[in-house]
Amino acid sequence: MRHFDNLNGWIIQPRFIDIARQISTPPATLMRFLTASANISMLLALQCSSLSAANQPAPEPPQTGPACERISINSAPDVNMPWVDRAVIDGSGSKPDGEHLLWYRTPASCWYEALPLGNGRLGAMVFGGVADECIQLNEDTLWGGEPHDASNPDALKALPEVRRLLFEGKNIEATELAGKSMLGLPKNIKSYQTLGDLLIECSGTAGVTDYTRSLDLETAVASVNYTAGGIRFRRELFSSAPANVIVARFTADKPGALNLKLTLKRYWDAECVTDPANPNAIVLNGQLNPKGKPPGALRFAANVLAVNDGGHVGNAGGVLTVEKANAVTLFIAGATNYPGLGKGAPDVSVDPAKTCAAVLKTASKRSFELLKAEHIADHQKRFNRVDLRLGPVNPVAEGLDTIARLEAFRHGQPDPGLAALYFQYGRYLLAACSRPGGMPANLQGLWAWRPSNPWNADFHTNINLQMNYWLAEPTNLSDCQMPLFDLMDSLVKPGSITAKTQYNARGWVVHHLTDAWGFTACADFVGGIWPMGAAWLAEHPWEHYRFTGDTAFLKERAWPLMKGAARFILDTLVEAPAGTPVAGRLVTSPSFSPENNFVLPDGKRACFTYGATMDLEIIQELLNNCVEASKILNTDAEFRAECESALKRLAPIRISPATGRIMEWVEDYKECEPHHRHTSHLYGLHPASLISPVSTPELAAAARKTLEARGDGGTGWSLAWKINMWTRLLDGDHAYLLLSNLLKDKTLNNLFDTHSPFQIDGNFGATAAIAEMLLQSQVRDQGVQVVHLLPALPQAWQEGSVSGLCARGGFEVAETWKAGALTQARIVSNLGGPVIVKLGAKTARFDTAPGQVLSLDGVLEVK
Ligand code: FUC
Repeated sequence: MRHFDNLNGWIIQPRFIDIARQISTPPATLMRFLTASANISMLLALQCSSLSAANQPAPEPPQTGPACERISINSAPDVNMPWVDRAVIDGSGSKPDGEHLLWYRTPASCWYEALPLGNGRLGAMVFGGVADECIQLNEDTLWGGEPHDASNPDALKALPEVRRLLFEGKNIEATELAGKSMLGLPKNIKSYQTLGDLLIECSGTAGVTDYTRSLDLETAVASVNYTAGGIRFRRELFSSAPANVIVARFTADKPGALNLKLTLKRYWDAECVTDPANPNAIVLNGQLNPKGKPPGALRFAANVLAVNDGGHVGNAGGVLTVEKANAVTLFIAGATNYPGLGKGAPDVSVDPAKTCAAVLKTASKRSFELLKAEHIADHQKRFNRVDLRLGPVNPVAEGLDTIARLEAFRHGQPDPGLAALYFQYGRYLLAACSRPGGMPANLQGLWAWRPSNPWNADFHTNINLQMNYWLAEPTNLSDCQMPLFDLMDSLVKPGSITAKTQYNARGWVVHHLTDAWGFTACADFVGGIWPMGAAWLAEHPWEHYRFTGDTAFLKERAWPLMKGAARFILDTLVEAPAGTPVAGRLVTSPSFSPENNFVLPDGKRACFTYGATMDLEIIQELLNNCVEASKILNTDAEFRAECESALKRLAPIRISPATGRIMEWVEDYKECEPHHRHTSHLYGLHPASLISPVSTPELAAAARKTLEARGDGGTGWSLAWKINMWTRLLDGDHAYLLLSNLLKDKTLNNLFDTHSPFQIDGNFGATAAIAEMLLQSQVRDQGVQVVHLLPALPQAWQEGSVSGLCARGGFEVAETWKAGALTQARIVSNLGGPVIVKLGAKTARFDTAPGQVLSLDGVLEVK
């Protein structure tokens, strides 16, 4: 057993490689030559090792032996470690059946090409190897760390001095003092981690033809199909929520043709043994950092049970062998003794291996067909709520395998269907990693390959966690947002302690990140002194209410969260002194515009100031929402008055006289990085709706200039955010340009978004943006909900249809368009009430009864 000490070095020492660049590196001719040549594995190894930049870490040498004899993939310093399949595959597979497919003619060459499965809790990345299969596993509670109050008591003492220095223009001194006294104790959190790898060897794999692997988004089933030695082999895999297991079924069309060998591996902190209680099962048993933190450290387990049809199963030394079977079903369970969000330390009375064994016992009583049917029905409950078709359809592009399709798009092949696939993939991924009762989607959803992942695969609250949920309500996955609210509930207690200790404030605070153990202090670096996390998060339960109209939710869950977040803000706002540009107005201090620096008048760089625009926008949004919520609930009149009075005194969003852009900071500083990935000061444009071309045209024009200056590039999530912003400016073509950039430059071969490296927020953010290109509902006109049809339809999507999109006010909308113009719309009013339907410059008002359906034509006339 190897022991893993924290390798928490991603921020200081990023070791990742831009796989997108890498994968697209081999010239097309070379690709064609290699694809046609016999050994596809060679190509894949080349793709994964063709790094040229001198400062990149040397790639891991590919492991080429039998899968079960390899070190687990999480031994590699990055996910580019080539996964080499010893089988010789001719690349001749043709497109499998199915409409919403990711599909490939070769196995995954590395983790970035593997296909994700998830039931909201248990995840798998399926490589689809023929001779050497790897199914990398995740369980969403497998987090390093422990509950601990990291609040820094020195912060409170330093706070007045930090503020004084900032108001006096001594930003550097303020930053130094804050850095010394306000960071968490400790300032770093531990990573979300991999569960391990299921490694499988299959015999009889020379001369493989007709190979395909695919992920069907409609069924959430991954398949691997190939012919070897005249036998057709087939694998189907899914992560079932109803049965709480991953199921993998291996079949062949010749009796007795299946010979497998399999084991579980994890490079750190775990060992695979034969299950003493079950001759057909193996168990990977582990505990995090067992040398450092026994006995209370988190325990985890993965169990695999093989159920054979014919043949024989052997089991020795943690390796299962299946010989001469007609078919084999693997049941894969994973568990930890994590007690639940906000519930303290790991539960020492829980043995995760026993939890897994019990799950497998129940699941394996059911037939594969039954499990599969239950799984598909469960998945489709969510997936089928939205149908999206974007055209004109390009049959050539639609016929390509996913890697070729991406490559063709990069080279200018029009492919509206690719955006539709990306959209449905975003919905698929959210439902696969965030379901009621489970953990929220972290930076990688729930798919992470290492014990120490980029940015710890944590919950970043200065954009990333929120972006993960932007799609939930508009794309009809409202219930998938529940884990976020559970996380927020669990942060109230530790966040109140941090608020009191560091700011002597009431309410709750979260800084720029958190973890599974309730970390609310300032993390990582001075930029972590950003006490706006709770205030931003509090927008989400409010938006949930706006979409669903669920007043019980508003009262019981949303309001306490919103009020507590606002309480903290009201207690920490300070008046800007005379001599400052916003003298007499309320501002935050210290303040930081994530994660940009600016140039001081003396040419020095600084990051800290007071009243950064993003803070002011978050606060304006939160306090507005609190005023409205308290009126709806007819509660807390005094508190409401406090919010109203603060709103009146809050420093305003300002336009720079020099540039005509929205100012990022209270002083018109020059940014150090004009193309910085965060566009924080446009929070008011998106996700909030303080800036809009209709109600605040001057600010909207300034926002446009800001976006133009920020540029059309960026990390994956940065592009996703800017697509949403262009969409809010009702500029569909510019939104489409950035969406194309995202698909071309920041999309991996398995359609995961890349920062780089992989970060799932871009998938989710762009999915939300596609929804908003087709439907928007953030605006109300004198209290009446506006449902804006096709608000930012790009020229590239001349025809199409969508159904099942949700609008605030409880509306569900279907639209069809041709030649860039609406032909019909169907609006279901779930809650009843008035609605203004908007299409271009035209509006029409309707009063609806609950359940009423409005069928409109292309000029908003009732049909
Ligand atoms: C924020 C971003 C980084 C990265 C990290 C997870 O800090 O600035 O780009 O996305 O979150």
